[in-house]
Amino acid sequence: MGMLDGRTGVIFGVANSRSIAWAIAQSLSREGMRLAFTYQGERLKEGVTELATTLPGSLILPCDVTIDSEIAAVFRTVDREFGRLDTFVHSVAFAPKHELEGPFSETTSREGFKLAHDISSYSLVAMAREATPVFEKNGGGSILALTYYGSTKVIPGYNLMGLAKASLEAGVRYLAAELGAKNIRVNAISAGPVNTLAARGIRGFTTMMRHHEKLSPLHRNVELREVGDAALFLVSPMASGITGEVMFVDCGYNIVAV
Ligand code: NAD
Ligand code: 0WE
Repeated sequence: MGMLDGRTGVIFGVANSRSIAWAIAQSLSREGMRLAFTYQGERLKEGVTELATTLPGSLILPCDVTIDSEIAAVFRTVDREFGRLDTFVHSVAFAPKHELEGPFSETTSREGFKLAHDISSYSLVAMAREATPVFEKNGGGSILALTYYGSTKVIPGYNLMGLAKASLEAGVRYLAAELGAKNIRVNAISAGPVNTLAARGIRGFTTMMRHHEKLSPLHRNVELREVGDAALFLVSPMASGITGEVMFVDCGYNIVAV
């Protein structure tokens, strides 16, 4: 008997087996949740399909989150195929790579800023709007987004993504306040650095992981499984009293000043 037997969810943001979204999918699936996966473009279709088919009954759908009609189509298809929806996970972020490297004021372009906010923050609102009528059919639901400490503290190089994550976290609170009346909960996990595809390309990332490992109270970096299991808690009935929250899953790094 799984804690989430009979429940369903949509996972946005699997790129490969190192993705945080995939770790979350494994935790939710372990407890019985049936999942739909979206992939960003044809480039990622094969890899996502290969992973998704290892989980029974899963659905695989295309979705570029900058396109409203593709987001709407995901929730329409899930409604039709699953007949209910309990959860969706937003594990999507993007900024132009060179804008995550130089000095903030010099490298942040208007176009890069718009794109980063569109993909990394606005998309949560668009997804919530489309998911709400489907959630309502079964009396509520839960939404989870992934964020990072660079939203509130300055992390060298995180730059415009810090602004996008600040916006995403505010979005979590505004959505939680509005959708609480429909028994829809909205939360975020602020994960410590994880060596994913999105992170590996970043200059100095390995050095940052070592720094995090040394300074965090648990003296190590967070494991993908730990982010997955925290996500399981937040979307499950065990967290029925929690909404609008940003929960750190970072081995305690955020509490330490030096
Ligand atoms: P990842 O590269 O595995 O996942 C990022 C995903 O975003 C990819 O699947 C990519 O396809 C998707 N994406 C980008 N643009 C898109 C678009 N236009 N339409 C649809 N999908 C799009 O990397 P990850 O580290 O697993 O990142 C997942 C989330 O976790 C992100 O929100 C990231 O900010 C957050 N996060 C990561 C870390 C870390 O250190 N890796 C720490 C804290 C938070
Ligand atoms: O949110 C992130 C990374 C998001 C991200 C990563 C990339 C790399 C590839 C967004 N856009 C892109 N664009 C690309 O072209 N993290 C929390 C991981 C991360 O990124 C950093 C970090 C950490 C941690 C960047 C600088 C400093 C620290």
